[in-house]
Amino acid sequence: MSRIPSICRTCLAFCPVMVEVEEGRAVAITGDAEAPEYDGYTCPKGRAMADQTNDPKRLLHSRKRQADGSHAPIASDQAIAEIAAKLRAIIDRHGPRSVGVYIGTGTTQHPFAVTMANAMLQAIGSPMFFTPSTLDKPAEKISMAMHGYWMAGAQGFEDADTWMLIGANPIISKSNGLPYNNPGMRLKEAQARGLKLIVVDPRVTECARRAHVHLQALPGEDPTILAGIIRIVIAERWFDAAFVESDAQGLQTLREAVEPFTPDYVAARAGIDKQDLAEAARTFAQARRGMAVCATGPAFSPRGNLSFYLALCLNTLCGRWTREGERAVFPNVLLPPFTPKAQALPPTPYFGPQVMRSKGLRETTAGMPSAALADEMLLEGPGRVRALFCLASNPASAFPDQRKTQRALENLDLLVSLDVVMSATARLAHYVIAPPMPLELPALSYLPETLKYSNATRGFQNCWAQYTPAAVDVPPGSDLVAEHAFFFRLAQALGLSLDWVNYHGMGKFVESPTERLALDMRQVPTLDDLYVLATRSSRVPLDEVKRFPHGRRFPIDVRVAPKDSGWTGRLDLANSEMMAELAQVAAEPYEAIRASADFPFSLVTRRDNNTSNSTGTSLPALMRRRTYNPLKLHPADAESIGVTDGAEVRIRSRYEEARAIVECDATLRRGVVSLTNGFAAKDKSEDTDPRLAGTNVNLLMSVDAEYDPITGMPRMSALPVAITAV
Ligand SMILES: Nc1nc2c(c(=O)[nH]1)N[C@H]1C(S)=C(S)[C@@H](COP(=O)(O)OP(=O)(O)OC[C@H]3O[C@@H](n4cnc5c(=O)[nH]c(N)nc54)[C@H](O)[C@@H]3O)O[C@H]1N2
Ligand SMILES: Nc1nc2c(c(=O)[nH]1)N[C@H]1C(S)=C(S)[C@@H](COP(=O)(O)OP(=O)(O)OC[C@H]3O[C@@H](n4cnc5c(=O)[nH]c(N)nc54)[C@H](O)[C@@H]3O)O[C@H]1N2
Ligand code: SF4
Ligand SMILES: [Mo]
Repeated sequence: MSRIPSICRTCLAFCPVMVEVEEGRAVAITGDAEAPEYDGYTCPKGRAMADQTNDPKRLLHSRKRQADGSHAPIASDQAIAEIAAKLRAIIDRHGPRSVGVYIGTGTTQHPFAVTMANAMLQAIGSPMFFTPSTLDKPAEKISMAMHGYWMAGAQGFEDADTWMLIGANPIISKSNGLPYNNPGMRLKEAQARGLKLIVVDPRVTECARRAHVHLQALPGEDPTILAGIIRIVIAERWFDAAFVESDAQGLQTLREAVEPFTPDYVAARAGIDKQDLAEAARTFAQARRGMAVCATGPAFSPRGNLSFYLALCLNTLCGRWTREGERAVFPNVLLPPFTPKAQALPPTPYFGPQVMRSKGLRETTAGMPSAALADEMLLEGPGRVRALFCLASNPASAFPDQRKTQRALENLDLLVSLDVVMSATARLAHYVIAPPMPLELPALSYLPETLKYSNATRGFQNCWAQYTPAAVDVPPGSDLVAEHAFFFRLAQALGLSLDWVNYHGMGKFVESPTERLALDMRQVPTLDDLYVLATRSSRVPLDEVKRFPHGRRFPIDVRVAPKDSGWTGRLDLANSEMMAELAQVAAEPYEAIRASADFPFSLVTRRDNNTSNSTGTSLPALMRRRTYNPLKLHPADAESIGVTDGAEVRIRSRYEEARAIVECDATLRRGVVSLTNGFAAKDKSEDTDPRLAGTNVNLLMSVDAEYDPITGMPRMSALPVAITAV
């Protein structure tokens, strides 16, 4: 037996792991005690990687759909040849726009497959590239475009004395909010040094339990709460007047816009105590350093852009950006060197050139609106998407409005799913391509570094980097195609030439020149070849990173340079669309909207520690004896509808119904119920027993009834529902 270092890439934390290998096969996974930054941390998903790799349900051969709907094995060469021929016919007949790609969360493990898929689409000439970012937190990029971007980046967690998490639970999700390397431990250390945490969440989450102030507010009220906090901060003059004077604009307009959000109004509307609101405002603004961070809670609720925008305004008011002479928090290791400057890149347009055929929705700085993709597959006429490649994604489960999504996927002439199991989407696909799994591939901590281009508070804050070679062999007798190689080989078969693009920037702020390199189309590149391409201008050479098999925190100390002379860019505190939306919030009769006797509960989603969206939901090692995702609700609410643990209930939204199994959970606010996403995307959900398969939360959503006018994202949280015993 040998012990080999690798990296878990199931989520964005990229935890270093040790793989116990016997005869080329993984038998157990532990944390890597020699990886200094992570203290040996792993979560159940990481430790299940051996089971996942050896799972008997794992695909070892590609499959082709048969006339009766079943799937039979097909040689990968044959599959690629057939797909290329079908694709050529579709493009010739219907044009490049009829070909789309939708990448999913499984690409955290294969980020360079995303670059390759994009390169293929570009070579075809299709703009139809979709990601889950537009169903997740599109507001983060849109709000940055509206507010402007601080070119030296945000203040870091390591020396912060306050931190505010708004609808984020990074101890479990390792998404944005806390450092990725063992967030629970990093929070504990910070609190030992005096950091005060503020959490806004309708649940007493793992983070909320440790908060100095927890505003256990009604979901969907983040704009109200943030406007209320900003009103207090301005009224008490707790803001950084010098910073606002020199680097921001719009204070007076913002001051007037938040005027209606008095503590009494906010407390009554959001269902919180006004003393707690005042304490949250005081704690945040009177601290010296620390950021306010929004995540999926406010992003899924109505007015996500406004919540994210107001959080940025709060950060700017309090001057929470790194200043001249300070250590830059995101100085890059595998990304190219750059000089952070203490200056504001002013707001940029947030709409891109592409217009959807669905509802006039448009491309934004967050990408093409995935909420429009079902319509793009359904609406007849020129430009309909007829061929879709699902790369490590599962839209049949993940897209809001499950029935419409199902119809749309069934309407395709060609659906190809690249997946490790027969996911709900794979079951609908004409071809399923079986790839190697992460332990069978070299790993590089590149992706988490690039996340800083998504949002001011994402990405590695420490100069951590790690490379590990493949830890295990691919299973004997398997016929696997790496995701990047699939798109490359398809391009070869179509006679296309691909360009490799390294892009390092956020919006219009590009840290170093975009690198575009023509790939040699004669030879399929290995993943290691792509790592070399991606890091050809890195601050630390890849070979240097490779010298540290357990990873290293590189001693990089980059200081923020002064503002360029004559620079006039300012951060905007009063974007006109956001101010108009805030005025709508103040004007709406919220009591009438809320007190709906027909739909008395508010449904939210949340992340589960053992699964990652739909990944892991069919793995016994992670599901243990569970087979479903329970509907969690407060015990007193359960009593009010006459049910107890294990009872079956009917959940009804304005659009659809679903059945679920109850689990009482006193950490929820009364009136709020919660489900995890990623479950039960069976072909016929109405026939599915929730006790066996769980509940698909996306049955209850509609992409057509209530959606954000900018992003098209439907209401996915704070969804009014009724619950009745079955
Ligand atoms: N109502 C509601 N809807 C939601 C959400 C919600 O909370 N509520 N969440 C939203 C969010 S935040 C997101 S990001 C999206 C997620 O949307 P998707 O990314 O489309 O959905 P996932 O379930 O994460 O799909 C990941 C797929 O990758 C596969 N996979 C895992 N590992 C590998 C691998 O190594 N290689 C390959 N090729 N495939 C692999 C898995 O088997 C799975 O089928 O869903 C969104 N939809
Ligand atoms: N273990 C695990 N980790 C994951 C994933 C997973 O499925 N499992 N998924 C990954 C993905 S794709 C993503 S996008 C990230 C998401 O990462 P996060 O955004 O941190 O997601 P959650 O942990 O669900 O935290 C969101 C919180 O918002 C609260 N909430 C719901 N509605 C509202 C609201 O209107 N306002 C406020 N203030 N709070 C609200 C919920 O109760 C929940 O606690 O996690 C990633 N990491
Ligand atoms: S937190 Fe868990 S899933 Fe995420 S990288 Fe670490 S071990 Fe993997
Ligand atoms: Mo996500």
